[in-house]
Amino acid sequence: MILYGTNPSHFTRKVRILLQEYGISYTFVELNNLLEANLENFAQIPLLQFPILEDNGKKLIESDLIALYLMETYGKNKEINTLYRQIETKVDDLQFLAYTNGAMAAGVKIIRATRSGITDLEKYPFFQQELLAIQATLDWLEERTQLTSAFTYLDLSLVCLLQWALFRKLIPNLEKHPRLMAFLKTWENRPSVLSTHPEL
Ligand SMILES: N[C@@H](CCC(=O)N[C@@H](CS)C(=O)NCC(=O)O)C(=O)O
Repeated sequence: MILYGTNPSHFTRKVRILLQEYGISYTFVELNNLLEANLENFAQIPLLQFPILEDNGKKLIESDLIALYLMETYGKNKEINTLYRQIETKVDDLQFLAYTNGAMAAGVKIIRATRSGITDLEKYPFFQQELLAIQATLDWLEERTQLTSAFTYLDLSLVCLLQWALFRKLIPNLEKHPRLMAFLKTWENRPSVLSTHPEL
C-alpha cells in the first residue's frame, strides 16, 4: 500500500492516523515541488491534490473516501469503522465532518496563496473570507464538540484541523475555544496522534 502526501498535510494526516490505528504498514511517498503545475508531482492525479492512496490496483483520492475504503476493506472489528459516530446521528455527524473539512480547505487556499508568494492576503476579500471561515467554523465546532472516551473518525479529523491551524499559525492558540482546547488535551498523547504531528 502506498500513501502519497506531505508530512504537514492535515488531509493526509487523517489517513495516516487511521492506518496507524489499524496497524497497517505502508510506504509513504512525500510529494515535492508543489508549486509546479505538473501532474507528475501529484502521482498523475488530474486534480493535483493529495492524499492519494494506492492499494490493490486502485488509486484513490479524497481523504474521507480513502478512509471509507480502508474501513470497508480492513476495518472489521476495529474501533473506528465508520465515518460517523453512530447511525442515529449520521447526518449531524457528517455535517460536523463537513465543517471540519471546510475549515481545512479554507486553510489550504491560504497556504497555497502564501506558498505562491502572495504576502498581503488581508487585502483581498477572497482571503478575508477564507480567514473568517476558519475562525467562524472554530466557533461552530466549539459549540458542538463532544468530549467522549471513544476516539472516532470525527475526533481524528478535528485533531488534524486544530493542530494544523496552530502549526500554520492560522490561529495563535485555543484560548477563545476552551472546549476545543480540552478536546485536544484528551487526544494529543494518543500514539497515532503523537507520531503524526505536523511538526515532525
Ligand atoms: N477534499 C480533499 C482535499 C485535499 C486537499 O486539499 N489537499 C491539499 C493538501 S492538504 C492539497 O492537495 N494541496 C495541494 C497543494 O498543496 O499543492 C480531501 O479530503 O482529500
